[in-house]
Amino acid sequence: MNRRQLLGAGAGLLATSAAAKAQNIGLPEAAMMDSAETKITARPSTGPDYNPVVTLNGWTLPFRMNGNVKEFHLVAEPVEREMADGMTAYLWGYNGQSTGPTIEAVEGDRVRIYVTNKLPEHTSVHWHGIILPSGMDGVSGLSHPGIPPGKTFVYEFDLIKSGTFMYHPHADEMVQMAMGMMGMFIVHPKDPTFMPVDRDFCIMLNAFDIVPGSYTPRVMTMTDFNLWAWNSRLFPDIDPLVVRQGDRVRVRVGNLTMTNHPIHMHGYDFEVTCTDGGWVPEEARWPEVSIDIPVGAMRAYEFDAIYPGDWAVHCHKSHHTMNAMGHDVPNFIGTDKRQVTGMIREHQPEYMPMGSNGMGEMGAMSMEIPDNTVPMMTGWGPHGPIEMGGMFSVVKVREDVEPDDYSDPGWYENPPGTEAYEWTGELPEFTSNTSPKTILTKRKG
Ligand SMILES: [Cu+2]
Repeated sequence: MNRRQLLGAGAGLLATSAAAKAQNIGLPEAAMMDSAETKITARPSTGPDYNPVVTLNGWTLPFRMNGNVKEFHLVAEPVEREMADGMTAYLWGYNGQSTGPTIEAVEGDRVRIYVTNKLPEHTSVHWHGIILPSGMDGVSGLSHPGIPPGKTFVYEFDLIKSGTFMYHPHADEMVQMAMGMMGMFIVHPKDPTFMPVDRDFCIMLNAFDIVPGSYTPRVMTMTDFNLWAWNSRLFPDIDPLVVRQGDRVRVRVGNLTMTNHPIHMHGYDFEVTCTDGGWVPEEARWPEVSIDIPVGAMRAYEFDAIYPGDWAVHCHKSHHTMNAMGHDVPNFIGTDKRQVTGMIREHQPEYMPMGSNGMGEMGAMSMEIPDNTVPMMTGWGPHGPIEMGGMFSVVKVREDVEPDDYSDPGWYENPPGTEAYEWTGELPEFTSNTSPKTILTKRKG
């Protein structure tokens, strides 16, 4: 046992009397959220100072102090989540939303988390990455019995290290995670001068299989998901990451899907500064422009926002920047569909031939789609359709953003002379490269 764990044990003794008191003052009120707006949390007015995270299209769970213990109340329950404008999903989540609220606390805190189960089956909460007593680890049947429907369990432990963690059920896990039960757990360093940042964003990668026009995910799907989400939200309705030029920025990305996601951000290079195992020492970091987020893992990266502009940030698996789509569509590029179109229209007059020139045309088209789904590739930018969906957003770096202001500044205006443009003059004649060296290489190959 190291010194820290000893301290933790001491705090545990203290908390036993606090636990008795907790019963006296009853359950803390369970905060509920009914919207998918990004909620900005104010800096703490008491205790150690920290810069609260911004959970895109999410919120932070309020707490109350009960003696020396920080108390939270999570409610596991069916929720209606607006995944995008015009699409609501019937998910399972916490406190009114999926993903669940972000829990924020400080290294050294003792936390007591009441979990009320309003699901039709038992559940549990596993605190992914947090060092805690075995009986608090939330694996139903192993750490403790599952929380039966209608019951409330209490988890209580010391936060002995800072970092970025996650929470999710470890009970009927496949179903409960496919239904959207997950959230982030941020432990801020006790020392506010340790790796401070000006903006600190949280993204939980999650995936659903929801048939267009329906509301409830199919829970048996293993690989062929059709909705790739950030915090159970889809582009074009994922909020932008608004940044003031010159800010130090951290983006924490957790992955509780069934596949890896190479998260790529334009305009910058950056470094991984934290995993769910802990902070990465400066001398162990290397520069990247894409970070692969493994399954069941978290990576936080940081950069200094020196370049103004609108910079795309997205998963680099191109199917993950699409919304609901079928994957068994043949490739029509290069085919002439005129004859077959006539034949199909005899039976289906509104049939639209598509795909002879690629699928980019779909971004600009408004096709009739079933109720309660989102177009496959969508979103309008200042220069036309963005032709994206799913795991995509924009980092908006601006000079004139106030500290703590996260409101959308609109589109970036590229300064004159810094935007790609059409060439209307003569094209220079290019000769093919017939240098002996090239020919030699070719022959060898
Ligand atoms: Cu992806």
